[in-house]
Amino acid sequence: MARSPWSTKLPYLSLFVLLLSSSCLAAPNSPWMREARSRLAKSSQLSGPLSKRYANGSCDASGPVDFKAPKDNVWSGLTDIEAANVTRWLFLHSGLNLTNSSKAGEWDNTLLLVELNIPNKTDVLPYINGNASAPDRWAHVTLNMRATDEPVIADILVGPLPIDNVTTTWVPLEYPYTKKSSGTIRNLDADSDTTAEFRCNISATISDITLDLWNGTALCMDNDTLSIWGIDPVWQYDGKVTRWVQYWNYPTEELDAGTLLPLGLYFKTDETGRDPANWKFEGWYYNSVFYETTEAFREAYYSEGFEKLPANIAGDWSGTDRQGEASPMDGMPPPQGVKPGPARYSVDQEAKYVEWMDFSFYIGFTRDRGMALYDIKHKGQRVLYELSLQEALAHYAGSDQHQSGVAYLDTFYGFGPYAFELVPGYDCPTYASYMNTSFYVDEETHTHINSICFFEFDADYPMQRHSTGSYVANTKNVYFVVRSVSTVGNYDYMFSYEFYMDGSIKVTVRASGYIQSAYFAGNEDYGYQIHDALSGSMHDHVLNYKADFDILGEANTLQLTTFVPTTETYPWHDRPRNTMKLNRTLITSEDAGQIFYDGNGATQYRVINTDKPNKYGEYRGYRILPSEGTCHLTVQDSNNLEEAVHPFTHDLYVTKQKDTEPRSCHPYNGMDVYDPMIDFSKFFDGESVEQEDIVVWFNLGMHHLPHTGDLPNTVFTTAHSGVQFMPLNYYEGDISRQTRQMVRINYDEDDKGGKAVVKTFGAESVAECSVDMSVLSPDLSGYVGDVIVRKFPFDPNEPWEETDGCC
Ligand SMILES: *[C@@H]1O[C@H](CO)[C@@H](O)[C@H](O)[C@H]1NC(C)=O
Ligand SMILES: *[C@@H]1O[C@H](CO)[C@@H](O)[C@H](O)[C@H]1NC(C)=O
Ligand SMILES: *[C@@H]1O[C@H](CO)[C@@H](O)[C@H](O)[C@H]1NC(C)=O
Ligand SMILES: *[C@@H]1O[C@H](CO)[C@@H](O)[C@H](O)[C@H]1NC(C)=O
Ligand SMILES: *[C@@H]1O[C@H](CO)[C@@H](O)[C@H](O)[C@H]1NC(C)=O
Ligand SMILES: *[C@@H]1O[C@H](CO)[C@@H](O)[C@H](O)[C@H]1NC(C)=O
Ligand SMILES: *[C@@H]1O[C@H](CO)[C@@H](O)[C@H](O)[C@H]1NC(C)=O
Ligand SMILES: *[C@@H]1O[C@H](CO)[C@@H](O)[C@H](O)[C@H]1NC(C)=O
Ligand SMILES: *[C@@H]1O[C@H](CO)[C@@H](O)[C@H](O)[C@H]1NC(C)=O
Ligand SMILES: *[C@@H]1O[C@H](CO)[C@@H](O)[C@H](O)[C@H]1NC(C)=O
Ligand SMILES: *[C@@H]1O[C@H](CO)[C@@H](O)[C@H](O)[C@H]1NC(C)=O
Ligand SMILES: *[C@@H]1O[C@H](CO)[C@@H](O)[C@H](O)[C@H]1NC(C)=O
Ligand SMILES: [Cu+2]
Repeated sequence: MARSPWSTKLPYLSLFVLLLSSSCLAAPNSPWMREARSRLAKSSQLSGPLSKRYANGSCDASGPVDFKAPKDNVWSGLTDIEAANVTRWLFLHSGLNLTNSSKAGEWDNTLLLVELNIPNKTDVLPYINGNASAPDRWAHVTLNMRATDEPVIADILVGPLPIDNVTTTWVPLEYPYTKKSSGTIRNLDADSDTTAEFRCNISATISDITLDLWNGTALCMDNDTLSIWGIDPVWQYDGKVTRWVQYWNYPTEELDAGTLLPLGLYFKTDETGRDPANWKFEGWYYNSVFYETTEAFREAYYSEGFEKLPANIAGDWSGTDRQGEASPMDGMPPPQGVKPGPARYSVDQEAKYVEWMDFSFYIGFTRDRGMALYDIKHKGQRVLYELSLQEALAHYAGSDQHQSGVAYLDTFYGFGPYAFELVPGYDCPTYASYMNTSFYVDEETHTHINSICFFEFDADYPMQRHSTGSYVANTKNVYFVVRSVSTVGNYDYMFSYEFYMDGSIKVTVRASGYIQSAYFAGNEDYGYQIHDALSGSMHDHVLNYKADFDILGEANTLQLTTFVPTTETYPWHDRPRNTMKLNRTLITSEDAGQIFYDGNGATQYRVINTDKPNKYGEYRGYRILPSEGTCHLTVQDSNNLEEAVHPFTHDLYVTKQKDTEPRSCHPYNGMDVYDPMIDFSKFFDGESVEQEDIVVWFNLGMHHLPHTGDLPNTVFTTAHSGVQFMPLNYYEGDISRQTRQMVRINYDEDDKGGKAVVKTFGAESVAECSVDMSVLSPDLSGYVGDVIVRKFPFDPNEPWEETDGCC
């Protein structure tokens, strides 16, 4: 493979890293040490002096100090014991007639999910703000109720925890949903094994044609070399369940190129109801011709002049391993960051609580939505109660039924189960620290080790500088990142939350992995042709987020400040002047709460507290700045999503915070698109959002038009979207002036003696210490899949059952 010696593991090197002079090392009684102690004193014990160097000369690059969160994390998951107790109770005492998942068939009731029910904000605030005790813990349980002709997915609450024989109950979970159906939504996927067999039976009727076209068959057999899959969600017109599927080639090598290999033959089925005798085959589609019957298709196929279209076949073009001419010097080691001292942040692993500089927050993690941040404070003052992903939509379009019919709502698959272990040195710097995540599946808890990372990063640009004829002032831009990656099928979404010294917070999502491509026939208006028989299928990614701001308390208002062109007359001039000025408006009602960003970026969107003006009478607040390209859905009134589309139609939304509206989306919304579990449009019912506890919902996303550069994979460098929240008139000045990581260099002083005078501000600088370079090449053979804890039966002394690759 690669010839460069650098491409193998780096040899152990010991290098002396010269840090700044040791002369101004902070003494233990220096003012900044007292400041550090007092800031953390409320919530942690800082152990010992901040030594940066061991006696043997090695840098002390130890991880975060042992540390205790100020409060319990009420958003963290269930413990293993809690989940096991809930599971056992449900099997033995609930009367729900559950069957062990590993033994269940399509007509058995099973447990899909046992996790913490995120408590109501109303119940949490007295706890995190004051002396109240933590709210009761309840388990949120999702059931697959299939032992019936009318299968449903049912959300229930079980509790309060801990489970006991006397007080434990279960109730339908209905309050967070706009659909009032006792927490149930129909399950159109109850017979997934039988419908797959049904489709393979249809496929068998044209095995001769698939063998002739592609030398393959899709028969639900081990020797299959083709697969058939299609639209999601299924069409739900007129009470029918209609499915379109397409043939796809299997990748011929171990790399996962399946979504690049469409074959352009489609068929349609009616899969309404649970009785296979009522399911129908409804036609073939090939090369822009629809054939209502197999006979018609077969007759056409074997007739003179029938055009057989080429196949998409995996090859080097679809593999991600290195290929092509390497660039000069590319094999040599690139620069890498090292951490020459102990971590400058603290993590309570048990409480999933983090403090970095003046920021602090708790982390929650759910099966549906993955990582979420709660109670984000800056300088001890809450800025956001919650900041979390709600749903990720990928809405396609095309002249064929498959592309036209696809609008993935990815929480159906879940961001939690696919948040895999991160790769040190690639996903996060080698010096990052990590947190495990867990999720429930089939009476087991799976743990993905090291699936959230934290690290500080010194940006490639300073956050401030200024030069004059005599000095230059310059401030480092050191920021803090929390990151997870979820690989939902073909796509890899990288979610980052970044915290900056100016008090700003950045939310980004990046996309890599394989595109879902289209067969090229007839799709010229829906994408570029990117390979022999391949279209790069246009689609919109729209990721809906919740940002529950609490600016100096819960009573907040969304303000719009717009640059508007105007013609003004001033007393100092005898004719009007064309100029511009500001228009400040407040969003006072939910009726005005669905917002498109101003096309020219002339409007600033800001959450303010009008009861808390600063000393100039301006309102303190945080601005929402779409900074990396965001989007909303292009398609109007999507037929794929119908009433499930509403969280994706605008850029920004503001609603009144309600315990009954904690989320914008439900993972099973696609099961009933005309009457989804959560119809977000119903949140907008005219309530006041002026000095109320308000929630901002915003969309990140990309209008993705894949091109040849998306082969084999889309790249994070260009597929990204982000928003920043920045203090605006919130502090009296730029809060980043407080950092010690700055310098002023006076280079034009009379008595300088030929040397510039360097003014530092107390950034701790240490003498030389040696960095063990092997930390830059971690042993990646330690990478593991997930660790599984069986919940039923549960043996706390023997919790680990097995380790396998996935979920
Ligand atoms: C130096 O000492 C530290 C602390 O005892 C130890 O962790 C480290 O491995 C040592 N480094 C070397 C190169 O021996
Ligand atoms: C459920 O099935 C698994 C796998 O067959 C088995 O290990 C476990 O003991 C079963 N649980 C119960 C309670 O029967
Ligand atoms: C319990 O479920 C089984 C299938 O797992 C079904 O055959 C049976 O009728 C159900 N019993 C009750 C009381 O609903
Ligand atoms: C918490 O309790 C202490 C002592 O009982 C009391 O002084 C304080 O006012 C209480 N704080 C709140 C926010 O209720
Ligand atoms: C789990 O159940 C056992 C047995 O009922 C009980 O003793 C224990 O307190 C429970 N623990 C938790 C955390 O629910
Ligand atoms: C719960 O009840 C069952 C019988 O219904 C009994 O065997 C068990 O000991 C009880 N558990 C507790 C913790 O009371
Ligand atoms: C598939 O075909 C087999 C063999 O003809 C038949 O036994 C089975 O019922 C069919 N399955 C479905 C779901 O139609
Ligand atoms: C067709 O596929 C079979 C096995 O799947 C393989 O042995 C054979 O070589 C293939 N024929 C052609 C012409 O590719
Ligand atoms: C797979 O096996 C079935 C049954 O033996 C056969 O009909 C079919 O042609 C085979 N498919 C391929 C691709 O060889
Ligand atoms: C992460 O999970 C692994 C495996 O269960 C465990 O050994 C490790 O201690 C966990 N890490 C933390 C920080 O809890
Ligand atoms: C200011 O903005 C509001 C809301 O967008 C609008 O109704 C009003 O016409 C604007 N005023 C001016 C002077 O542009
Ligand atoms: C949360 O608030 C809703 C609305 O007030 C209420 O119906 C529900 O019972 C509360 N949930 C819990 C777990 O207390
Ligand atoms: Cu895409």
